Amino acid sequence: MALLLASATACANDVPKADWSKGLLPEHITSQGDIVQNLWNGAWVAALATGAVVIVLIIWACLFHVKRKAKAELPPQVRYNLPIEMLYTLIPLVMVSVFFFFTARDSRDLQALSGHPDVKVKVEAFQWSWRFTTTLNGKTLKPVVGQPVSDYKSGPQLVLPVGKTVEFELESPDVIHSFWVPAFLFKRDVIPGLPKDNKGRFFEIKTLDKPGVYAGRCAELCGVDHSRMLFSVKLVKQAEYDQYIATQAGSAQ
Ligand SMILES: [Cu+2]
Repeated sequence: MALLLASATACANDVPKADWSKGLLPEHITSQGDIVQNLWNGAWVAALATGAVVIVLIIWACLFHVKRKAKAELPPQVRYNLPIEMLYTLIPLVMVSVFFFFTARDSRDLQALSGHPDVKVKVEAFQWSWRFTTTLNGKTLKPVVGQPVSDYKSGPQLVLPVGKTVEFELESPDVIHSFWVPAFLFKRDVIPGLPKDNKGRFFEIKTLDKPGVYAGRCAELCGVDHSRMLFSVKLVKQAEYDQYIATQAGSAQ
């Protein structure tokens, strides 16, 4: 059993640490992650507040509105009570509207494209790995191509600079995949056959100053080696990025 547990943990080596201070989300590395983290926190506060009110009302009803044994007749009925029925309708409507407002506002912001990113990355998801093609300053680097692996660190690696905007374009030649870097707090399905100008192909991030190597994976069951469709994103300082670009320049197209 211990051995089984040990091997299970070994397989899950790319699962980010649960951070209670962030409501169990992993530490994020994009400014868009701030938006997701705030929406997550707000949703929990609203849900817990609603839960608290409901529990108090249930306890109050249990304590003070039990049927007295001596009295056999029905308690006062409140059917067709207009003010109470208005309340039943309006309070949930207001609650859902508040949730809807923040969700719609944030998903609009998360999908916003500046149109002039510092770096463009074409992500091709295929059965069962990834091909990353980076373009910056009008120059396209040699693609990084991977193959199925059991450790994300040995999968294909996408190198990105800190403090820059990066636009991703997603493409799949076969089935639906999903591009997921948990540290982005964001994932997007990679759907084959989307028209070139479809907004569903694109999303943009602004990287934070958090150098490191972060796990990525496919989040849509796409076939036998789906679980080995692992990759990594390496965030580096600008100087190191320039160096990386220089070593790639010889092989630039
Ligand atoms: Cu996949």
